[in-house]
Amino acid sequence: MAIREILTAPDLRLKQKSKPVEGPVTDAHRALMDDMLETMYAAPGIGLAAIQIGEPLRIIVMDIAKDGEAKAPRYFVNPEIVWTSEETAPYEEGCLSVPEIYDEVERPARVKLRYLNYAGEVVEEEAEGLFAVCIQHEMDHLEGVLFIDHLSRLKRENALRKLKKARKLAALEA
Ligand code: K2U
Ligand code: ZN
Repeated sequence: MAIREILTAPDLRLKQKSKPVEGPVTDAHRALMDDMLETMYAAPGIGLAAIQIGEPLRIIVMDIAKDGEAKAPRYFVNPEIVWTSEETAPYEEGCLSVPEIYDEVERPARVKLRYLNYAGEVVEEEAEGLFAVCIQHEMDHLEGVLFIDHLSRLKRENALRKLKKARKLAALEA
């Protein structure tokens, strides 16, 4: 297992549409998911899409267990949202690829998912609460969409200006 570099906006690779895993879930895909999970825990975060470590594949990992609870890693290969509730809910989101920026995003409160798990088996389940927020946030990554793309133009431009300034400062200090 390895901790990988997390890409940060405005890296254009984050805007790619990720490709489905073709054929069965292989040991190579599982090794990638292991790296993603180790990288996510080290960040720390509660979700990560493969594109965030530069791999444009439709793979997501997640662990929404609370501090002090046993870890509960989740793996999603070729995830699809097959139903969304009309009811929506706001949530103060952040993103490991958009550091130090937080803002409220409104999303469907409940979604129904279909995906392949770590073993490559088909799973269908409903998500609500933080699980629903996180999976929709990660599914956006698979489409090259960041949570700041859901904000007003002014808020998005302010966020990108802050990220570019932080990147310049980091380069000066390197
Ligand atoms: O995509 C990512 O960078 C992972 C996010 C997942 C996430 C974003 C918004 C709302 C819930 C989950 C990171 O874990 S960001 C850190 C974080 C942790 C808890 C709540 C919000 C943000
Ligand atoms: Zn994110």
